[in-house]
Amino acid sequence: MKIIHCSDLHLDSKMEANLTREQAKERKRELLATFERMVTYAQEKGVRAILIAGDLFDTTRISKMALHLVEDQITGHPDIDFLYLKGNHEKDFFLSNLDQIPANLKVFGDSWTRFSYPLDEEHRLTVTGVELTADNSRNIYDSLVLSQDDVNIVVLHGQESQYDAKDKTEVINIRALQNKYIDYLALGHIHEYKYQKLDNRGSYCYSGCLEGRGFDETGEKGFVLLEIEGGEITSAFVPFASRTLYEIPVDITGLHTTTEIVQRVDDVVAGIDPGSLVKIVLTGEIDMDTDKDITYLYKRFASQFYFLKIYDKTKLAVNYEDYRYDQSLKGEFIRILEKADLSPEEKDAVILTGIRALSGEEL
Ligand SMILES: [Mn+2]
Repeated sequence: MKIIHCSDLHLDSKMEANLTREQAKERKRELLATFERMVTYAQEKGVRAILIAGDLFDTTRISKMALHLVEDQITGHPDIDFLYLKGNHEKDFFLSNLDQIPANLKVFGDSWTRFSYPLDEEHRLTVTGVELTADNSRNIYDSLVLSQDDVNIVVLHGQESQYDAKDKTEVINIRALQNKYIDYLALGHIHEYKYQKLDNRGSYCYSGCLEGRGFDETGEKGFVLLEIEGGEITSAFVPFASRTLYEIPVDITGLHTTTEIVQRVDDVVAGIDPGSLVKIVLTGEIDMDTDKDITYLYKRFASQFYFLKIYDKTKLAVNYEDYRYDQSLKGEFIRILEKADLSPEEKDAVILTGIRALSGEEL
């Protein structure tokens, strides 16, 4: 039997953080299209159930189009069960806006809810989950009772922790879930794929989000495909996002001209899919006389990607000793700055601007 574990789809997210309005509108549709594509994939692979471990929607405000699209995917695939556990972002809005809950949409509640599937004559799969709240999260673990003989998947949405949370809900106490016959703990909330051993028997896994939305969600995104055979679960991460976000540090230490920097960036971004969203971060130490034209760099690379952003985090290498006895205006300027009560970043910025002004360059 095949199962998909996904989470944090954040459908109908506004996507306005980085993108232009047009791109944000487009990305919003792309998120929905990827959900549809995942359901088609499930159909083609004969997947029995799709586990959604929270944050299917981004907020409680859902457009009619998104609501209908998700509803139509569910009703249009009656052979696939959609096991839906609500996350911290969405409340009841999706369910309460459905005219009726489709038979193959199974929802978890604020106490342990279980769905069972026969595997063969000997084995049964159970999928057990609970939506954590301020009231139930403290003592939820004692009431989880699983049979040693079943293949057990447990679904939760929250931040993993090795301890009980003092005053925060949505914290999952990993230790309290050990030695409870869990084979696979399907988690949502963290937007990056993570797979780790739970105890001698089981593993726990965050599927991560299905599509990256901002530069805090870089790298491969997708879902986890579980295969259950002979009482054993194997799992594999399936990259599935329509676009990938990259944050790429480019060390330009030792480079002196914009042309050299273009060359270095060109080498580093080679092979990145043009559909990607790319953030280039220039790092390293540069000399005062380095010409580094960020506007040109942007111009030069912007058309190579769906979205590009360039950050300059370089530091200035100033050897104050060199200016100790320099009689020029530049020398005087550097000596004043050496003593100035400014942070190193502020000093770099002032020196660069000052040097450019003194050499009659555009600021
Ligand atoms: Mn989330």
